Amino acid sequence: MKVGIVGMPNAGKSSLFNALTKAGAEAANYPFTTIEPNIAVVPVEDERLTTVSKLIGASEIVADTISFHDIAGLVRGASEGEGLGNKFLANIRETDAIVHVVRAHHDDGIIHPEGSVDPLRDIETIETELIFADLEQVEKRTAKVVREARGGDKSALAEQAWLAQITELLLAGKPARTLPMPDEVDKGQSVQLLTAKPVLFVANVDEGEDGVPEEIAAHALSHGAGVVAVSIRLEAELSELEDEEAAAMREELGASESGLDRVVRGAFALLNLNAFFTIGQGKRAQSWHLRDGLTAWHAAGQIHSDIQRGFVKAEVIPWDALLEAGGYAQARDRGTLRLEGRDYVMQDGDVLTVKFTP
Ligand SMILES: Nc1nc2c(ncn2[C@@H]2O[C@H](COP(=O)(O)OP(=O)(O)O)[C@@H](O)[C@H]2O)c(=O)[nH]1
Ligand SMILES: [Mg+2]
Repeated sequence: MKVGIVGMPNAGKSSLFNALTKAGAEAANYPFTTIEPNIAVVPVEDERLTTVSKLIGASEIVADTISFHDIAGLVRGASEGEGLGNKFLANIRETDAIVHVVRAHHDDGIIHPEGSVDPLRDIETIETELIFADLEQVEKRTAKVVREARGGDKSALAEQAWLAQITELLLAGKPARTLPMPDEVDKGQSVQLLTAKPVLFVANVDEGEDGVPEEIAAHALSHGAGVVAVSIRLEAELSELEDEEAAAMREELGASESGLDRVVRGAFALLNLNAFFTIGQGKRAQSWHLRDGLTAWHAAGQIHSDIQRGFVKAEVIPWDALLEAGGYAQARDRGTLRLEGRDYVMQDGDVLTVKFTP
């Protein structure tokens, strides 16, 4: 799961990224690797996994991760190649979701590229660039699909109609997010629109401020996006401290929860993912995530392609039922540990053991 961090220059992207990187690097039990200097890998902690792993006696706990990509260089005119424009737009295209950092703090010491603090103007500047980039893609794709549609191809006809609606939306300055691609359209062949990706706005607010500024909240709501308020400077400073020190400081400031946790959870919530766990005695316990509606067979594929290939059956139990039973053997006796086939639709919080032939 990849998230791209975008926003105006000086909005606070790199500061947020650095704070996330420190959090990731310090998290226990996570084999942290620097893939690239602009990619931060952050574990998604899940208390359910911790609780059940202790019960079963797992040897170690490995949380699933989310990677944040610091995507710089998105400025007015990026879609026309201004700055390093198109290269950065290509980087965003590869992500599953977008975190859009918006400057809402009023520190005069930090230069604003447009000369004043105006969150809505900044949001619109960035969104306009994304919309222009999408329009270009849609135009190219339409030219191609029109030819295929002439032959009466059903999928091409559906796509042509959809592209026409998308064009209208984009020209009206609206994101493509609200108009999903119809099922008949070949997803692999069609466009990957930037404005169709889920967005989490991070309002970078003044220290001590914890509400989302009203205009940003309203914009997020009307654009089908999520929003959180974070003082990125504060988070950057706290990330330099030891855990206990940071927690004490947070308490003093009246902030119950880490702003970084809010960002990680907010980004995660955008994607309609279900968690599932693999837990064995004396083995490594792990959390995984799967799009809502996918099956035990897909889950097996996440764990390992060999396990998916040799899939025989799955043993499944909700995490809390396993906890209540007190272990696998007791759950089997009670009948709460079920045998399922490959088409079983995974539920959030399932504990899964795949039986497979190697
Ligand atoms: N006062 C204040 N300054 C911030 C905050 N977040 C970032 N900055 C400062 O703003 C400047 C630009 O931040 P940076 O993260 O590099 O922005 P980027 O261009 O979006 O990557 C740096 O000097 C940061 O220290 C904040 O929440 N409050
Ligand atoms: Mg930066």
